[in-house]
Amino acid sequence: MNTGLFLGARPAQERGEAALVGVPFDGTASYRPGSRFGPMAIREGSHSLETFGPYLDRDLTNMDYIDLGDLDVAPGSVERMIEGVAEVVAEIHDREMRPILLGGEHTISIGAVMKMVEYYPDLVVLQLDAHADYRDEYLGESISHATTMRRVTDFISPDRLYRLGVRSGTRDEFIKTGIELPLDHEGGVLDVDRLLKSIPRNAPLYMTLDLDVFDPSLMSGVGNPEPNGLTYREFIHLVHGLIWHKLVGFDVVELAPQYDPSGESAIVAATAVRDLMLCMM
Ligand SMILES: [Mn+2]
Repeated sequence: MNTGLFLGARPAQERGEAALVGVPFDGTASYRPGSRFGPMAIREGSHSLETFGPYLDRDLTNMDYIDLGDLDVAPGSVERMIEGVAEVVAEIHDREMRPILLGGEHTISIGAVMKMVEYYPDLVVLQLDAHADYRDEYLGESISHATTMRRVTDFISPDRLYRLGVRSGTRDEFIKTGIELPLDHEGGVLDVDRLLKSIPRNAPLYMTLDLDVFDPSLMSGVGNPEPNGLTYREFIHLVHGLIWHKLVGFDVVELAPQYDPSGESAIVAATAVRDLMLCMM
């Protein structure tokens, strides 16, 4: 039955272990806007999936989760949107659930991490992203999709921020993030095993999945595609390892479905949401 909610989700008023919420905001997009349509497309894409995830041998039917629908966001104000995200994350936490945010542009992560770190002072953040997003300001704005991870480090120490798949940024961003140059894709930014070993297992982990981390051949429906990205096989390898970590929440951002008329990007995004949810069980 297609309820308009994410695959298998119960309605907002019920209870669960996790709660999905859409944040249809793309107000700071510099190149191609459209991620405001992301949450709707991810939900729609989810209805073509099975609840069973064969890679993890787990089934969403064994998990109770709700879908709160979309946050009301004013298109003009990134600050108000961030406040709104922080409020809904607080509401989800107060109801003893874990938040799953569907973007929307990457700036939604700022509100989530800002609030999550209040509940989990030893929070670590894992960023999957093609872009460093580590500028201090962009086009005169300190809050932008291009500064998101820098703003995240206003709330957590930079050494608690982990990255996978970053392959685009200014030289200054690469220096500040400590990613070794020149990039070595054999053993460098895509070294999933090395990454998993470096993240402390007992620390609460929040993941932000910018879908442009995937290769554009798999994920063309994003605002800023970047070649040489993750395969789904590499992503699953990561998710397998994350079972041993404490995933306390995640967001999936930057799907701009109109750039992929085939609809594949939305289905891949929904699959990634499902597989991360299975990882939370
Ligand atoms: Mn990105």
